[in-house]
Amino acid sequence: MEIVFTAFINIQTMKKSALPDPFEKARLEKGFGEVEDQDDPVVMLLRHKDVRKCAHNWKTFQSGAAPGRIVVPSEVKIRDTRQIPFELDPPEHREYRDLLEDWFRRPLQADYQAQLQEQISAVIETALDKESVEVVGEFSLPLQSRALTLLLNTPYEEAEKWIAWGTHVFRSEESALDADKANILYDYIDQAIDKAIEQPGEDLYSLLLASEAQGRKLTKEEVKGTMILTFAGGRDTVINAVTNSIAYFAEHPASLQRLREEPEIMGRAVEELVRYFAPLTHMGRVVTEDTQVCEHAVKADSRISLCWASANRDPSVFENPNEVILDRKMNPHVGFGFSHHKCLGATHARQLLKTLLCVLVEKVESIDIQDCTENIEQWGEFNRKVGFDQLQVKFNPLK
Ligand code: EMZ
Repeated sequence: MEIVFTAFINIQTMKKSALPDPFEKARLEKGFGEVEDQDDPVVMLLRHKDVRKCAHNWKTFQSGAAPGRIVVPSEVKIRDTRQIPFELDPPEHREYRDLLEDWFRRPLQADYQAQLQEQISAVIETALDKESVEVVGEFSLPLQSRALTLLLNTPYEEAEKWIAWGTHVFRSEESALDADKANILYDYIDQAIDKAIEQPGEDLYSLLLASEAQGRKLTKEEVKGTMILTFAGGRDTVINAVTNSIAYFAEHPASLQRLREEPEIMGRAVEELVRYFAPLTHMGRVVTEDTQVCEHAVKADSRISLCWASANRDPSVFENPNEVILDRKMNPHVGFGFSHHKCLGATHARQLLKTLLCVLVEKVESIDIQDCTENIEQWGEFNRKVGFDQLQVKFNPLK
């Protein structure tokens, strides 16, 4: 009776913006979960310590397997192009990553930040003029795509094409793995590469085409693999982070007010939101030798995954892990991954979120949620809410 009552209270008090932690019991009891994925099962690691340890051990848990295999759900059936640098292991990995690191640090530059600020202000101004905004499609997707033009250093107008592709480049409403949709991206990138060969510019394509690795120029296929990752990796993840932020501040107006009064905690707030949202639930690795994880045997050529979402709620590392504590001091979250493969786009994503918070604080008094549909991923026994399929809100201006 008591249990039923508690569950009832939880449903009553559960906020729409909350992302519950479905991994708690399994993380505590055994440390892993098992997921079926297209006849290629995955052992999900759930504890912060194990996730970090295995992320670091690239020899036993490799990324450079068949293209698409470390992604869960596996994309082996819909692509042959290796995404670079994320589907490579050291030492090659380092060489390709080195080519990109300075470029991906540009979001720290003042002019980049000024342009981001201008873009995000415009998206918020448009939203403020409406009685109702569907945040995923009308707010987060355009915001993400326009910001990506800065990261690639391509014309602002290109974003309109990318917006038309929707939130995920490999998934559609009809299918979790949509080959036709993937082809739209591949064709687009092939054409963009050919254009950059004919007319080199100041964009990421041209930089890559002029770069060398392994003692030779990058091949077109390698440039393509790098661009696919840039388009795919920071798309639904950024869209979820932005949408979840709007939902969170809608239901926590005092937090928005606090950021207005204490702008110095903005950086910490971004880290905490990324910890709490964990926009990418997990990422796989392929096991290279028979071994054990959490005292559980795993065979060579099987898959494990590093569950960032679960690690970020591990109570042995984070006090009150299910609460958003905007100025959390110690925050070794793995929302951007960990070790060699930690997110290359993280500087851009952090700057985007920070700018979003700054503009919200400056222009928005409050946000009302009118309607929403949750986006829930199913991983074996775990149902993980990652964000929303749709979130209808009204933005109210700060007077
Ligand atoms: C891959 C992945 C990268 C994958 C960091 O994540 O993101 C997924 O959304 C894509 O489907 O191909 O790019």
